[in-house]
Amino acid sequence: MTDRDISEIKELLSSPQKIVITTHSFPDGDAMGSSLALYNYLIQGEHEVTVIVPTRYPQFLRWMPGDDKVLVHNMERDKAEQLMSDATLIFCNDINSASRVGDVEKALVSASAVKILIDHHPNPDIDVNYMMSLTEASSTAELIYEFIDRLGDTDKINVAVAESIYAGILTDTGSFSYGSTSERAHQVAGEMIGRGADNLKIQGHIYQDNSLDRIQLLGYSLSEKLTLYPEYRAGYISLSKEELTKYNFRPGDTEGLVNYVTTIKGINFATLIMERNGFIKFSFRSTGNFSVNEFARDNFGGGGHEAAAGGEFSGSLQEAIDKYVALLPSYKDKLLS
Ligand SMILES: [Mn+2]
Repeated sequence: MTDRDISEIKELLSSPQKIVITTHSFPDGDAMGSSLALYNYLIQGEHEVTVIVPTRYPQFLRWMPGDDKVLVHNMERDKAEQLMSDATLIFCNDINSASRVGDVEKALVSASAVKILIDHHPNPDIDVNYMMSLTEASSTAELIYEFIDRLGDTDKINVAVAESIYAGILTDTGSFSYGSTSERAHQVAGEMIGRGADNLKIQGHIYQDNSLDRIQLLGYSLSEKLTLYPEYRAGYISLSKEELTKYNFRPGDTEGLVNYVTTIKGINFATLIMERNGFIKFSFRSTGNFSVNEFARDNFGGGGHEAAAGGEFSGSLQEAIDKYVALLPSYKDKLLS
């Protein structure tokens, strides 16, 4: 994003706008943190601002300031689509392609608003007017800070903005443990604490508020459903719909589950294969040099980051597992590199 882009955006924001902020399906902590940080910043001007998410998101993210104003597209479709078409300015957060917004894609693509992308995924492929796309950023939330900073508005980072940014950085770095955890990530997180974000309270909301079902699903997955392929430094957990139902699965309950597999000594490539409504969902993690972004893109119509990505498969759970297992030999060199 050039200085000229910034001054044009500043000019735009100097008069009241109808603003929509949107993000990817199955929003995670960074999707919600970055969107609500931007929301809490923008409502300090004379704008009408709405966050529209494609699908619901986990309970452990539902404490952020402004959460009660978020519109879920698949629950209030007509209202959401009207807002998209009336919008004068649309922010796309934490996505690198319009398809990542799921059912919101059509409304997003056809909207006549000025569009701004703020994201940290590789290879952005989306039609927008302005783009802040930096893969070296730990999170989109960190980029929301950079965006506000470049607009010269850091004095508008109140507690609501700071807590949302902190939550995005915290979750997208896996509590400051992933490779994306840069000096900058710590600096911005530290500044958010300085601006009033209560880091222990946020940790509590995100990591200390589990349902018993969620923890028991974690235990079951690790003790009964884990298959390892040490010769490929790989392993996967699969969960059927029946198993998820047994543990009263709710969105977010398997968040972080796949990361336990990468913590096993000698395992660098972890996969979670889950049966969802009408499709199979893959989550991939890598702690080595293996690019799960490439693996997801080339085999499961997905993508993400080098170290964390997702994909989908249509067919049965067993067919999905078979396809995954059959792929391992052809990736042996890359998996062992
Ligand atoms: Mn992110």
